[in-house]
Amino acid sequence: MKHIGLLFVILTLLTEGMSQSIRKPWREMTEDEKTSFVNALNAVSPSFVSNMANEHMRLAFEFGSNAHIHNSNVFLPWHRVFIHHLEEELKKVNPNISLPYWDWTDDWLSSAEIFDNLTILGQSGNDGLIGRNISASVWRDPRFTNSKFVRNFDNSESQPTQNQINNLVNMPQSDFTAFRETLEGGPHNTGHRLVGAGAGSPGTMATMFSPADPVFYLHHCMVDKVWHDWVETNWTGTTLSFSSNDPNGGNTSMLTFIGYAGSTNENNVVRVNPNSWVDSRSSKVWYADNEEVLLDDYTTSGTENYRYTGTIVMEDFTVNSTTTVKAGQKISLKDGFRVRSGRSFRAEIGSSMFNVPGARISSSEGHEKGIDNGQATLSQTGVQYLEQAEGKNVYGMDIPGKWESQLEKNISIYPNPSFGEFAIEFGSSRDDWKVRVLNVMGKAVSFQSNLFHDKILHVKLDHASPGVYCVIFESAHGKKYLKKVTISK
Ligand SMILES: [Cu+2]
Repeated sequence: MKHIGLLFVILTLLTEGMSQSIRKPWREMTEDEKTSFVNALNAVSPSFVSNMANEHMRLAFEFGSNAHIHNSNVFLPWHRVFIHHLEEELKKVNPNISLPYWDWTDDWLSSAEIFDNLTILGQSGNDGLIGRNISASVWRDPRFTNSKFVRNFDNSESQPTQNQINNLVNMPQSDFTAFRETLEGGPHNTGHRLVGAGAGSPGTMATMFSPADPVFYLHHCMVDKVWHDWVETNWTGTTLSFSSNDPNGGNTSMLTFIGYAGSTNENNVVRVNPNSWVDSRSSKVWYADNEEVLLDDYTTSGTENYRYTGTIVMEDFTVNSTTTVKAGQKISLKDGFRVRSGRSFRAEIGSSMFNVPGARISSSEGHEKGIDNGQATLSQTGVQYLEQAEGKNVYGMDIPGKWESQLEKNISIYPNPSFGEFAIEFGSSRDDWKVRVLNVMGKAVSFQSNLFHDKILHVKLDHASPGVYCVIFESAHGKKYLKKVTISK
């Protein structure tokens, strides 16, 4: 029995510590956030940094033809896992930290504030400019004994434009390879060269030891964000092709840096499935931009905490566990937001931490209240002003059934997960719906029309193998919805 108790404690600690990452551009970080981030960077161990740099180097060259971490489609998931590893290390120092991204369209050239801020403490001169802040004893370049990372800017590199990024994001999903090549060979390479490929000996960012420069993680975070946006824009339920790029393991196996520990035997290197890293949600990562983050198509598990200085929009979001959301400006609850019976949802806005006046909570029905109204009641939307705690207004909801019936105007599917038989309820969205269910290969396994505007449509998939399926709704009026359903064994 005592083992079960211990396991419970461990699981509780693990889930409590699992804070969500809301990654925002460097430019949108507050001064406090920048300081916390830099402090956390300086608090990781020097050996962690040198391991990251060394193992990036070794996987790039020693296992070159097998690892394929560059110039192959594995490039994207591999670096996603890699930067996530640093982010988790930073969260051990400060659980509120999320990795920021270097938006190339914001900050470019050696004079940009991002480079000044993330440069060696007290350093000045040609490789660090008017640097400050980063500890030279932690962030060292393994090429030299006891030496800090070095910068060597090539300011002739042209800055990626917003148009270029938009074009990338809109590239068709049918050609993952073309998308990856354009991203890797384009802005990704340009960013490395800007920071490291000036005349003379290469700066750290222009070598395979580039993870020894903290800017590497912000750079790859931007690469990752572009990939994320592409997946979100183009996702049709098809798996991405990794197979031609990892002959060693096929599309379900990718070498990682974890557990390498200097071994020359690649069998000692931990493998992960790149397909399980295609959706950022699986690693609890969300991307924010322009002071807003969209939390969508998601069901919470374990204790989840979201913390963001701007506006949080929640759509097709199911609270199925204890969930706290803190926003600096606004929390917007849209269609498909629901709290499952017996679960706890708390929304805190405009807390002293962020100190943004005029913060408000709104619902998709158009109800909106400012927190400076003090005793504001939002009961007509199902959201109620609960209490003031620690000087913050706390909103929440106690009657989830009521909430669902009032807000769920869109289509809902239940049970989900199911064993292959589920109901689609059309709520108030009566229309001439065509409904297709696609498997992971994008093949339709069911096709139905709701010509009589029935409230409920029953779907039964015979012999459907377990997994995630996409249900695509198309109305006669051109509306389109995509929902994901899970079929379990
Ligand atoms: Cu790399």
